[in-house]
Amino acid sequence: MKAAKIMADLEKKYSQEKEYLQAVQEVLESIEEEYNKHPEFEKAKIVERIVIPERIFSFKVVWVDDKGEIQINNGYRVQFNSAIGPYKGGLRFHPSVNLSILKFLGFEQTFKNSLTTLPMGGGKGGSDFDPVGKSDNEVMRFCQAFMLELWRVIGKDTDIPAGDIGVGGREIGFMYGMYKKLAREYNTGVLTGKGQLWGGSLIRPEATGFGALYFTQHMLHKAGKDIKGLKVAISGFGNVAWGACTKATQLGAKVVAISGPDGVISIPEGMNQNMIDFMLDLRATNQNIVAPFAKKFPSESKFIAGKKAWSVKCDVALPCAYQNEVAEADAKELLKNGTWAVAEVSNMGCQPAAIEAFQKAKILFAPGKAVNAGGVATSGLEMTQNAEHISWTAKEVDDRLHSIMESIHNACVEYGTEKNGYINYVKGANIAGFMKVAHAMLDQGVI
Ligand code: 2IT
Repeated sequence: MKAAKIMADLEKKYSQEKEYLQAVQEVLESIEEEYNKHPEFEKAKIVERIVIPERIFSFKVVWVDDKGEIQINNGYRVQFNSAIGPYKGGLRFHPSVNLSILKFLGFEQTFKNSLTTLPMGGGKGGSDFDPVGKSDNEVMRFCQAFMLELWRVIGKDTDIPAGDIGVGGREIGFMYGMYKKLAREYNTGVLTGKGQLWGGSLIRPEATGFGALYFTQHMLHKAGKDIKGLKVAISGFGNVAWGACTKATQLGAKVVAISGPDGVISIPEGMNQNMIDFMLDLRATNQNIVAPFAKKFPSESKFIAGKKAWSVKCDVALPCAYQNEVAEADAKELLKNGTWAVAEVSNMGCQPAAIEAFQKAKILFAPGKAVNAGGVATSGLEMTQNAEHISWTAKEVDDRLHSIMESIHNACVEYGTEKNGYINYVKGANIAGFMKVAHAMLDQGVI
């Protein structure tokens, strides 16, 4: 396999799909050497096949807003790879959503799910619907209209969506209600991230953030360090950032920054529980701004308009917002301020030049598909509980999540340790995730 040749072909065909090409490029670069030790992969054209989604559904979503006006959105589901299990992955509602973004997310999801140790293939979907500023009733009508199309292509053993940016417990509730009405069966296994009264798993809302901190802890321990007392900067204030702030604080770290599209909140003494709770209120305002945080906690925090979390001095940086949120200039600012560990929690949160800067400086860096895999892993645990018609205690779920994150960390170390001892977590995660899917595809023949 020649990564450059495959990329050139994809670039010709999908020149508009920047995020998709970026995600594929990163994986191909990391696996090329290992892949070429397997002539059987080459013969079966595994890499040429793995980069293309198995199936894509694209549909129109029409709904009526509170003013009585008709609204039209695009809806999608990308069923990327089913070699190791049914398609599994979230739904994103955000105005930027298009096929490039969903193909990148579905591709990443395939390897992430493989890393979790659970039998889940990769998928992703969503819509360019913007939930910001919409009423509950508008969100409900949109979710119902979206499910009217989606329900035919999902199922507990075929494709199991969940949340992502813009899709949380409220949206999953509305979508599940509509699914149940259309399918006429109480099939809880068809969506994950459900409410705890009707089939949801304990710890699922916290799982992405908690898992990210468990991974970070293992990464720091491997380097002979501990998170206690460290300063942590976190971007975002959604569900993932909230879980990360909660666990970082529980582990004794100081969360000194959170941020939103409007700017950053600097919290010199670190977050306390009241502040963490207030993140949920902020999110519930549906305005996508963090400025009110500083009004609520004026003596302990400061709002700096237009700045990112990376302008606040920290030991550990945890991007928890959006793809490509860390640019090369941000990476340089972090390095200049003495940051020595970066765990990407958002999917593809760092631009390639930023990753290169971190690796060149030999600081600890781990990629999203390893760090944030606790979310989908706990979705997998929710599926197991649904299939068994039981629910586990929070401790049981949390213990399993912890051991899954440990095994993902171990896989990264096994496949990513370079001759000079530096652990290249990007390479480790990509090779470990890829190998399992590639072998499964080989076993299942040319399909
Ligand atoms: O990016 C992700 O892994 C998610 N949005 C969670 C997907 C899931 O199925 O729980």
